[in-house]
Amino acid sequence: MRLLLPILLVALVLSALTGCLNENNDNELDVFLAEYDVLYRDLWQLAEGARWDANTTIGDATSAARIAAEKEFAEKLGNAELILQAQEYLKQGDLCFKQRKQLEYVLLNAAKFPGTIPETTSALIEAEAAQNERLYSFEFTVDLPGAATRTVSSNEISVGLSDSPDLASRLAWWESSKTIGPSLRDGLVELRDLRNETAASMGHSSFFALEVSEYGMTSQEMIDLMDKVLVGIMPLYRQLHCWVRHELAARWDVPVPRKLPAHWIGNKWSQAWPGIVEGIDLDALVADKSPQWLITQAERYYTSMGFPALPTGFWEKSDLYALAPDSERKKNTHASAWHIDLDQDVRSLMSVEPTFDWLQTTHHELGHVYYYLMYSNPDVPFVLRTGANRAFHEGVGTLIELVSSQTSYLRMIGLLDESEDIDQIQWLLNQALLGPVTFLPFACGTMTHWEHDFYEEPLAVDEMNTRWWRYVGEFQGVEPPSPRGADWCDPATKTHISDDPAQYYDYALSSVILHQLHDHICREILHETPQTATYYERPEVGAYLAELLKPGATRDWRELMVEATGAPLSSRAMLEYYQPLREWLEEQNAGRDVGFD
Ligand code: X8Z
Ligand code: ZN
Repeated sequence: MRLLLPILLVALVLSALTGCLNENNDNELDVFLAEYDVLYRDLWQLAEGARWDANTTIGDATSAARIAAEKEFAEKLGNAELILQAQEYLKQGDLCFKQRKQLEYVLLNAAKFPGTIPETTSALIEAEAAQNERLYSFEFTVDLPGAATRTVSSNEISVGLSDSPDLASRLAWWESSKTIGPSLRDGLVELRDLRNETAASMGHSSFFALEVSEYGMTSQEMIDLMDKVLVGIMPLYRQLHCWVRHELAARWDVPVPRKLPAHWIGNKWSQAWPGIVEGIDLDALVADKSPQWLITQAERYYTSMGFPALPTGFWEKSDLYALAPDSERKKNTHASAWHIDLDQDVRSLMSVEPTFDWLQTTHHELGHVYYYLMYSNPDVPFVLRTGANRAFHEGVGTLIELVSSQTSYLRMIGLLDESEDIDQIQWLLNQALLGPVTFLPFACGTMTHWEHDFYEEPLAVDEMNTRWWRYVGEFQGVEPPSPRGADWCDPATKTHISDDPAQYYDYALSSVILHQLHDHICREILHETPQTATYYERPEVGAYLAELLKPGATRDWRELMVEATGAPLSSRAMLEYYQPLREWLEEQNAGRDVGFD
């Protein structure tokens, strides 16, 4: 064994630090884990660096380098001997949590690309790279009424859909956003079959089950949890949906529909409903700011709570701004955060423009980045440098999105005039339209149920689009502007379906977690009302959050939740946050039928 002595020393120190020493063969196990950790870090860094290049410069050369790096990762970390060893160690009854967790991650990493079925794994790695190229080299065009067809960016489609004042233009933008689907369908089906094969080889019923297993849950348990969250939010959602139907029908002087036509909503998937509340124009608040300002202001939010400034490498290596329309380079246009060396090399890939949505997204991405920085400490082995669970990772930045959209904060930084009289219910209404209330039916409902069926059934090709719209109708109360046949592939227009697969429930759970954390922070630390409190310049909140983030995945997420908030995971805080709005909506909708099914 190369490097045996130093690794043994590291292993002993690690074991002593975590109280993981026990009598039997722990030295052997700790050496195994320490060796694995070194190997994992090296291979991760190579693969993640190559993936970064393949996402910042879309093309065959970067794709080929990504494929080569991932094949090396698969060969070394997916090998049969490693899998067997980890499975054997896991049979020991006296493992401490951290050891067990490390072993589970050895298996999870192997399961992504198992070397035990090399041909399938190779094909999967190649198919993933090819689908990414298809996703981000696609040229969108739009056919606006009375104008010639023109090429447009993803950002332009989002703005066009949310800001166009007439339904004909909205329809054109919405249709433009769906044109990519058919070109992704075959690649997606190929990926599904390969992903399911790799998951099956590691003993999972499907790829969906493999991804859910990171929470220590089965597919059915996750679906049940999603349904439970939905049951909680639906009474409020129906009220909101009803109020919006009446509001928009009056705006466009058309009859009130039972379901909302998708192009009425200013978002490609109706997962957020911007631009509906009269008198609140959030984009106007940042329209004269530069994209740089948005990101540095997001950093200021974190440093004002006592977090360190971002490493200089973040500014040097990130790819933060939208490309010029005539740029030859193409990049992934969806926002993401990266931890290249599992230490201080943290980056973000964004296409920031001065809109409120991007202001929120910058806060979201830096949440991931600060999580990376916090758990990059000697107590956390590389393999556990990840969230307590994936939803925690999503929750940090989304929590800061919430508190950075509070009127108190926007006044502190001069985006809202001190003298401007804001109606708190209207503000809360807007938060509900942009946040969990409209998001959860999409996340728990449409996305998670569709992906579950796609992988678990598995769904037939000619059922992919119909099942999607069945769920959009049932969960979101939204319908397509005109029938969408099986030749379309509308689920594939959502990037996560191809490149962040079977994980969308992470975002749903993050909404629940963040409200539970926020409620605790407001009651126990700030002693302020949740609907107006913010954390800007409150280092006591930063200290609380840092403690939550530092352990990474070395702690059990359920225990951490109870320790951090005094209660197990629950929607109570989220529902209470919106209770004043629910009462207001019930008054507004008195006498109306709030049902949409
Ligand atoms: O994908 C994201 C993040 C990636 S780190 C920007 N989100 C989901 C989406 O865009 O659909 C954040 C909220 C939901
Ligand atoms: Zn995220």
